[in-house]
Amino acid sequence: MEYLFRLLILVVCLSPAFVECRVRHYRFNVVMRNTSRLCSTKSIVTVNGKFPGPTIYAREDDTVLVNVVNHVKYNVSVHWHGIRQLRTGWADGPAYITQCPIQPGQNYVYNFTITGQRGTLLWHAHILWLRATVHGALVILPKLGVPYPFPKPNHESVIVLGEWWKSDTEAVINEALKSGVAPNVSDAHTINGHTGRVSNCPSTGGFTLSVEPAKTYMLRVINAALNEELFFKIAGHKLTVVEVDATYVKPFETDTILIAPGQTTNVIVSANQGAGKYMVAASPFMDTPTVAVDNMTATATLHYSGTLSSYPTTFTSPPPQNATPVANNFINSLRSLNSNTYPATVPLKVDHSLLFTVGLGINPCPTCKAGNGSRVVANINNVTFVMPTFALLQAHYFNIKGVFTTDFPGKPPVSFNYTGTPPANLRTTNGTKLYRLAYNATVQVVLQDTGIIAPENHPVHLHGFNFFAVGRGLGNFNPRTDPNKFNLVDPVERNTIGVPSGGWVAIRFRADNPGVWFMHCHLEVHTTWGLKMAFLVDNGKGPKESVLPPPKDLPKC
Ligand SMILES: *[C@@H]1O[C@H](CO)[C@@H](O)[C@H](O)[C@H]1NC(C)=O
Ligand SMILES: *[C@@H]1O[C@H](CO)[C@@H](O)[C@H](O)[C@H]1NC(C)=O
Ligand SMILES: *[C@@H]1O[C@H](CO)[C@@H](O)[C@H](O)[C@H]1NC(C)=O
Ligand SMILES: *[C@@H]1O[C@H](CO)[C@@H](O)[C@H](O)[C@H]1NC(C)=O
Ligand SMILES: *[C@@H]1O[C@H](CO)[C@@H](O)[C@H](O)[C@H]1NC(C)=O
Ligand SMILES: *[C@@H]1O[C@H](CO)[C@@H](O)[C@H](O)[C@H]1NC(C)=O
Ligand SMILES: *[C@@H]1O[C@H](CO)[C@@H](O)[C@H](O)[C@H]1NC(C)=O
Ligand SMILES: *[C@@H]1O[C@H](CO)[C@@H](O)[C@H](O)[C@H]1NC(C)=O
Ligand SMILES: *[C@@H]1O[C@H](CO)[C@@H](O)[C@H](O)[C@H]1NC(C)=O
Ligand SMILES: *[C@@H]1O[C@H](CO)[C@@H](O)[C@H](O)[C@H]1NC(C)=O
Ligand SMILES: [Cu+2]
Repeated sequence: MEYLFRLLILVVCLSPAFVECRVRHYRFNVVMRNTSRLCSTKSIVTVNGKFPGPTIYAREDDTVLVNVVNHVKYNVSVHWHGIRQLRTGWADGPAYITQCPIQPGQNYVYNFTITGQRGTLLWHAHILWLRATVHGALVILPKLGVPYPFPKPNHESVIVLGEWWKSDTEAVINEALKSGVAPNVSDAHTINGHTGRVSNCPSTGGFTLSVEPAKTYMLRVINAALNEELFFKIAGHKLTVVEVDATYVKPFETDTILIAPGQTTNVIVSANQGAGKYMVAASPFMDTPTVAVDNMTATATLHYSGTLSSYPTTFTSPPPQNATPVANNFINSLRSLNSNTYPATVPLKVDHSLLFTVGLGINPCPTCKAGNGSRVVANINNVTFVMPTFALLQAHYFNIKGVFTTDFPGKPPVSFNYTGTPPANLRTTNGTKLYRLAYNATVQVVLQDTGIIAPENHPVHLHGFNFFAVGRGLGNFNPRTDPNKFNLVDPVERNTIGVPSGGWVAIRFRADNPGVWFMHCHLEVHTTWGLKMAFLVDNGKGPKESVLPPPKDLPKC
């Protein structure tokens, strides 16, 4: 009887969200699946056989329990991208940062409570390049009875953008690491798992979003691609942006949004055009001419009900790949809602003012043939992060020495014209270095791109916190003049931010979450090359200011 009752609760709590359940249970079976795209079949790692994976629905204040069961030959871990994980770093997911991986045949229950957040986020594998196919949406509805701060749309839809390789993605990155040079770019982009029509493979189909005339739709758009920032637009329709990275923004209308890997954007679309079929397009943004990207546009169809299949599609042309003005126009329009209910709590006083250069470097590699004896690496403040073989959070919690050091530099060891002529020596140093913060300290990080090899846009993601993007500019950050232009009133709040090519962004956050928190470029190629570090936030003195004890089933190394 009790069993049946629990089963009933479980079934109800798994149905998409519209009932009250304070604990939501999910089971993620990580399994291989054969699937066909671009007229070829390959075997991919998936959750529950789905690509993209299942959507997690929850409400603000819910506890989410996800039992991840590893049935594949790879070590696995899953990250709930953008979830604050207040005191529950054990459930954050990056392998060897907050947990040892879930080994083949093992399972681990991620247990976290969603506090003070509502909107769209994503979950994805956080080990190897598995997130290419192991990813999905995480939809956090407002508390029961709490409205959106904008007119309620008639319908909602999740739109996951991705990248597809014909080859196995682990083979792609392994080949690149052997050679010392950049990995192959993907073969196509995807919208909800589909590339849309491509010329040399006529059987390829696209995702269809059916709409009814005069209705409004909220699209929860997620960029789950590995290595590419994407433009997204719909022929003949304006997009009203209402939220990014699960924080509300002042609504604004645009033709095109820009979305970096790890970012999410909620837009409202009115089905206010004539009956017909309208093209939806996702295409790459890359304003460094020397960096190769996959130039394929993924397409889908917005299909008005009552439209016959014989209707022609209204096309749209995507922005050019190097359309920096389109990107800037979108980024500069983003402002926190900053209402009484959703205030922007920007730290006004800064305890740690940090300058972090982000970019590439070149280190010797005698076996790297294609790199002529060198390999491309990436770094923050000239430190190429070396992955530990034991999880940092465990080492911190149990006071195990020798896993990391806390001497991550707060400024570049050598100052140079970061966006001008690079220094002659492009080598970096190695280390598993963390930057230590007292509980509740306030932090400003200026992320400064470098021109080493080439200036490039880096979408940097911080775990465990949201931050405010208070300033942005081109060239070298000027600590005397640039802070005068900072927006400390309603800057956008997010968890992933693009450092502009040849420029900088300034972010601020309060270290009110104890634990070890990864910060890294969300272009997987740059993360692999070492563009990553972590903050260690000490416990505070109060009762709810320390890391909770680890769960019993925490994986072991
Ligand atoms: C995928 O296809 C291959 C070749 O047909 C087959 O050997 C394998 O068992 C299939 N794998 C799965 C997970 O279906
Ligand atoms: C989840 O974590 C909370 C503490 O944060 C604990 O009370 C609860 O028992 C845990 N649930 C499970 C199923 O482990
Ligand atoms: C990468 O691309 C090259 C050139 O097209 C090709 O020869 C190679 O097989 C590709 N590597 C993988 C792992 O697909
Ligand atoms: C895309 O890139 C490929 C390979 O570099 C090139 O052959 C092709 O012309 C490009 N297509 C477009 C539309 O730019
Ligand atoms: C390696 O050297 C060859 C011959 O000089 C050159 O063509 C190639 O571009 C070099 N590769 C790299 C990655 O520097
Ligand atoms: C850095 O180099 C750029 C490009 O050469 C130049 O325009 C700029 O003035 C230099 N900046 C500084 C601070 O020297
Ligand atoms: C980075 O570190 C390497 C190794 O110590 C050093 O040779 C190089 O000059 C440093 N470069 C910069 C820009 O700090
Ligand atoms: C840096 O670390 C890599 C492995 O993580 C190693 O191969 C390399 O030799 C190290 N380089 C130096 C200069 O210590
Ligand atoms: C954190 O610092 C802020 C500002 O100094 C202060 O108002 C708040 O009480 C502090 N919180 C804790 C938990 O120490
Ligand atoms: C999986 O993780 C364990 C624990 O860190 C490690 O010992 C093992 O080598 C890993 N397996 C692979 C294939 O990397
Ligand atoms: Cu990067």
